[in-house]
Amino acid sequence: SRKIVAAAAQLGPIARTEPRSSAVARMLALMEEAHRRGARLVVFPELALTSFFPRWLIEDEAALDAFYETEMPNADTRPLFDAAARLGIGFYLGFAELLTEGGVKRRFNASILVDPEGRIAGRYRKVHLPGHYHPEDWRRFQHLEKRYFEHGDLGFPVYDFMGGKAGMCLCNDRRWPETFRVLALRGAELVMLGYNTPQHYPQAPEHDHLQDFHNHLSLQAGAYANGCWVIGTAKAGLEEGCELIGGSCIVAPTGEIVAMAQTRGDEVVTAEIDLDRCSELRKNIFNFALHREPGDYGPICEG
Ligand code: CDT
Repeated sequence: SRKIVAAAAQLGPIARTEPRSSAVARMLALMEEAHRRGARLVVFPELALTSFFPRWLIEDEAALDAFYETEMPNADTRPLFDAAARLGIGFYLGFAELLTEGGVKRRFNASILVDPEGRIAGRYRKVHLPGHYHPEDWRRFQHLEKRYFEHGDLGFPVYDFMGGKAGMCLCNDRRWPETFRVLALRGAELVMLGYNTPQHYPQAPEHDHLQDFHNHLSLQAGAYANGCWVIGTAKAGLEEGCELIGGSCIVAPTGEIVAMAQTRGDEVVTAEIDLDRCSELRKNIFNFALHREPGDYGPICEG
């Protein structure tokens, strides 16, 4: 069958001092709840194992490194992989990745896809890094993703996963239509993403009341214009004094939200997703082969 019960497993805030073991225990509880509801796939947030550390300038290298994973799975995350295999549930997980290549450290805002046997089935490294490189004194919270992460070097890969084709992205990527379009052109029927989105947008505070709207606008437009399912999962709530939006949801290829979180805490939302429904769009209004006009889209690929 091409029907899967899927879950967005929203996390409430993670304190700066909260150990990974605690975050993982919370995620395991959400996975168990998703399993009770029949889910076979769970989507966790971006940087799900720690507090959203790009909000702080961290100059001590060891203190910064402590927010990254150098291997996956590792001792802290192994229980998630074991639970996946035990429960027969695949999952998406966002985390900070640290590699050392030729003595040089490389840092990515990353996600993985783990199959229901507990094996890594796909990887992604965030392409659209928001924020700034240099700390800015006028901000209450920094947004130093450009300092702490390299531009993702994997592009937007699509993986054969649980009987369909699945792609990933991370937070700010969802605001860019190109993200969904490239994934859909590669056949993605399901796009999974995690996000950490502050309620307050310092450069344009007049948009603060629009943060939930812009989140759903992006997810729903991405789903509809590409005829794919989208699962977006927040890290939400008041994290170290910074309020993060919630609104984790599952969006059908029609652009309709079919399940949505009601809180800004740890919460599971589930829905049955039928991958065959993508054809309602992809064989009709968004039949790419029949109706796309790439010859007129040149500026999209110019720098
Ligand atoms: N994590 C992430 O990408 N957050 C951004 C915040 C706004 S830009 C400073 C987002 O697009 O939601």
